[in-house]
Amino acid sequence: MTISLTTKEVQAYRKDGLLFPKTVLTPRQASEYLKVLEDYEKESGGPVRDEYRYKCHLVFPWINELMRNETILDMVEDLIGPNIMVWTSHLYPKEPGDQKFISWHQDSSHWGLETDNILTVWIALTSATRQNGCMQMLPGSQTTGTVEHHDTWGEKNMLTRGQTISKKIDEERAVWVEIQPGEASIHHLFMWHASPPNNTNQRRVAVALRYITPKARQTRTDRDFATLVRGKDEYGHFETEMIPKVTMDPEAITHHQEIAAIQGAIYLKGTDKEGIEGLTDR
Ligand SMILES: O=C(O)CCC(=O)C(=O)O
Repeated sequence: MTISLTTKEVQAYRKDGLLFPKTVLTPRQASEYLKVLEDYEKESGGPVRDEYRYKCHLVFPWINELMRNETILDMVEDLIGPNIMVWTSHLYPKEPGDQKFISWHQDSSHWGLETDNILTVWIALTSATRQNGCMQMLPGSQTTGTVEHHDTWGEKNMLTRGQTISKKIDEERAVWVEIQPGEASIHHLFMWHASPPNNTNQRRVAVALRYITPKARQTRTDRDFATLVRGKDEYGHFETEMIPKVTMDPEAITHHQEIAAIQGAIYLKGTDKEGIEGLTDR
């Protein structure tokens, strides 16, 4: 087993359900990744379309590379063990003035995954501050299991169905997860978290990588996909994903479409929307 987190850090994660800041890239590497994204945005004429913010490692080779970063995987291994898969990845750009926000939620509410040995590594490509809409988390809230959420479908809410925890949130207890480019925060599947709009004149950009163990199982659909990034998969619960050779290569787009339709069915289960159309709504 590799050891990259201290015993104290592992204990803090177990107690609080979150850990930050952890340096995973140099500031230069972070700005190089941001440039690749921004070059694509210039060429394609605008920000990444919403359906490609989900499972973005299937169409952007740099995200597929980032999710295999050894520093990240060593930390993840210390927390969930040696066999590691990426279930999904998300791009979270917040533009100045776009008023986009994320309501208080738990990731577990809409992922349909059975085990709770699951975490997110959220990597800042720009700084993430209270002013530009960094995440807020409630330390220790991961001990509640999944609590009741309701759908708000808020136009500016970046979550698929605007899912929001129904209980009152004690925001006084919330921690602002302020981090710098190249730093990451880690949060547990059950963590209660949110993020307000970007009130600055610079964009805020992050990549969230969702790490699971092969033992996890999808309960909302018959088929699901994931990528093994370390160790062994002795369960076969997930179908194998392709690695994109170049940005938006046509074969990768077709593959992404098939998998995004399944993700849509998972995220939108129990609503009157379904499939990839639901993911492209906002
Ligand atoms: O990027 C954000 O502001 C929130 C992201 C989030 O909710 C998550 O990564 O689970």
